[in-house]
Amino acid sequence: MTDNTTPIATPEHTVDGFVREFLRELNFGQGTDLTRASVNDKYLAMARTVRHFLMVRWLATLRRQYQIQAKSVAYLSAEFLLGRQLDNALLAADLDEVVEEGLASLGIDLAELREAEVEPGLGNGGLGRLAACFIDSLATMNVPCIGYGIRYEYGIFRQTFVDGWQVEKPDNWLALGSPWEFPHPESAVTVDFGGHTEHYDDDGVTRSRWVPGWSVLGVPYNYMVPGFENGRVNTLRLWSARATRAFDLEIFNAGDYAQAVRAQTFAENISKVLYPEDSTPQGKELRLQQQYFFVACSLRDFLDQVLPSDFDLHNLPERIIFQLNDTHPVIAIPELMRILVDERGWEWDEAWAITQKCFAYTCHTLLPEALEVWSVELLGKLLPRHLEIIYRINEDFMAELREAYPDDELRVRRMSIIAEYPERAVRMAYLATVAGSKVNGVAALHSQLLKDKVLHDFSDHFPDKFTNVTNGVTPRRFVRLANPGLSELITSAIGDGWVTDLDRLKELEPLADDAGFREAFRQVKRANKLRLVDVLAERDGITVDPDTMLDVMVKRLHEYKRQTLKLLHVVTLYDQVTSGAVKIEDVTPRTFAFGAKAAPGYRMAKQTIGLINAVGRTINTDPALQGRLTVAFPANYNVTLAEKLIPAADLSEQISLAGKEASGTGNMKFALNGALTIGTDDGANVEIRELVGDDNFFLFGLLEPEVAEIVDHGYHPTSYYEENRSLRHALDLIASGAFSGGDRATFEPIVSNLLSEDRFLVLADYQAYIDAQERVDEAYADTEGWTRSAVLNVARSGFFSSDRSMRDYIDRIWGTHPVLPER
Ligand code: HBZ
Repeated sequence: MTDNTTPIATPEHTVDGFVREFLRELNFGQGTDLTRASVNDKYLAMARTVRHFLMVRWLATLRRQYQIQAKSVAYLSAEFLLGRQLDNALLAADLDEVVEEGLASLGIDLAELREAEVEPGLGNGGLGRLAACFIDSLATMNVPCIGYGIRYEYGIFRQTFVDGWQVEKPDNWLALGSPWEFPHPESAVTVDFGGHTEHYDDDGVTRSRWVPGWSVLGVPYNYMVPGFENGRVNTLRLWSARATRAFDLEIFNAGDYAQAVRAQTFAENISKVLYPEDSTPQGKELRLQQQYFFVACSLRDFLDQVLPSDFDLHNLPERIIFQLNDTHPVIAIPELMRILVDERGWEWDEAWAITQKCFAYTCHTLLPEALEVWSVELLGKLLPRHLEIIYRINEDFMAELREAYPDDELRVRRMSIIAEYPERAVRMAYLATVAGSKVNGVAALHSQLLKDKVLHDFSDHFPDKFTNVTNGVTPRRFVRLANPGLSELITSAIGDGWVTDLDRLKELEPLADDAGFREAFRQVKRANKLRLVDVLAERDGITVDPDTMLDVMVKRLHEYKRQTLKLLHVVTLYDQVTSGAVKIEDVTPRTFAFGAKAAPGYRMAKQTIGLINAVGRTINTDPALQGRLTVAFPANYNVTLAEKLIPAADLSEQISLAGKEASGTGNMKFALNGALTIGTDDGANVEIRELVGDDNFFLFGLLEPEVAEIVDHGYHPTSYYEENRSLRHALDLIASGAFSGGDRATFEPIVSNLLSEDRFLVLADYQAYIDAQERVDEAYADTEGWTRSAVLNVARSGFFSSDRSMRDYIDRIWGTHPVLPER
């Protein structure tokens, strides 16, 4: 007899052990054999085999958590931009060599199978990738965490270019199988929507109840989140929507088969597709359905499945903290109130006291248009009881404010969770701030601006709620895996402890002055460039010269990030050379690499993509430039491409208008991989520059208070145009149709927008940017000096590990503790 807690055995951690298990999976899992297996068969069998090696750790982690009931983090996020899973799993299980050798012994090339993995693109950009870095760090640091999100059937769209214009294609990432997930349809939970509320008498007390109109099922899919070589595997639980049995039975009984099938589709639509808007929420009903869907599933799951059945919810704050990744999951707040008050029969105040301790909110923006609001009309239709609860929260809050500020009704109204204009709507950031125990920004400057501007009244009223946690990135994926050459070099110099203690990169500092080390460092960079050259040739048919400076701007396409400013630099160089003002021999050979997706409905962003490609086409084919200036714009920038591009970069472009980029995380990845940054005083650039030192960072542009002052006094972009000859030439060149076959209309919207509105002060920062780029050229000409700076960037960027971010969350917000594995 085995008792059910006896762990199953992990396959032997040897080449033979792996091969046996792999062949079993190929035969019994894929139903094929080596002679007939496709690459996808082999990839799937290998992925499942690797999973087996982590399984004992996962089950042990779950068992231990059940035994000791330590306080956990529930990271609620509508997006987890995971990237490929295979290499990370191999690294965590220390299996890469075993697998490579084992496959080779069967005549299979691991590299080929790697390329068969389709990355799950379940996020738009920084916010979703941050969530993925955080859960990696928590697992590595032995902190109990469960990630909750949505299993979108279609992730972020696949970007293609047709004549240089973006065309979106559906991302059918599940089509060839998804070996990393564990579906649990038997554990589906029900989520209600619509209907109305009723009031009833409960022993003399009037209570509310929700009579929903329809419901769907949430099916959990579990994913392993392995810590780095530490025996821990946390869980990511993503929800997929299905029709309830009642839903179709009812319609079946009415005899309408076709209608029943349509009902199925209606329910499944909820988790069908990731919304590709990254900073202008559209206020669409389906989006609100998604938000409530995953949050309701997650709370239900945590309260009814994860917690022991006899758990007293009065102790909930000792057991969980729900971290709200932006406002997308904020509807969880009224949902917990509803569960406690309506379902469990608690008094309002009692429920409110507990709820307030269970949530903390992270804000990721400063753009007013990115602050999510939901119209009362829509909320009332979809979630009538939640709307009532929000009104009640607001009533109590308004009363508290009127007591605190009896003579300041204006302030009280400003702080209302319910906005009145342009329509009556719920401000989700305000709700999160009122209800949450903490509110944090994602970089020092951002958190300060939140307090001073966006949430100023609230920071006045709740000064202790506000805190900062500067973002970070996981060194496992973005250094150890993405940059094996640099990793080996670092390890040979200081040992391998840096992978889980990134501050130790400081020990590299003295080596910046060691000529031998610098030479080795340059060789790594060159090898990474050669690797990228191959990737771009194969993936995109793009030719890149590895002997040029690689100048990279990769991030979502947004006006505030100012891809057009980068482009004006490129056009200026082109203009200088083609007009004869500058000799081509005097231009530093550069490859300008861009990567950016535009939200499908964002016209100006899509225009900018068209312009980058148009300028690229002109420059790349102009013999006058002798291939010394090249634009490389691979389509469909994603995590997989980032892992190849970033390690190869020389120069990192972080040029948002000061006060607009909350943090940035790409900026950290570049610095850690030894690129120098040209950047504004914005987001985490501020902290990067402080740490790496002014001499190793190219700062330019207006500071945030200067921006505020210019805007307050009325900004006139035309004056910059009129007073700056090279700026005028660059804009005139674009307007003349030089990049659009003589057609002046094509890019007219971009030019006229810059000249009339220029909301993000591109023209105001133009000259400073051009000057900074000249400093870049000078610095780059001094190879030894440049390498020294690059090494210092690596050595001084340990702070930007997401492990450090997690320590900050733990100390400032969560109060959780690591749980070491059972011995
Ligand atoms: O979050 C980004 C910030 O712009 C960036 O500065 C920061 O580093 C990063 C992590 O904190 N914000 C986003 O990526 N936002 C979104 O992707 C988004 C997605 C859906 C929305 C709104 C925003 O409805």
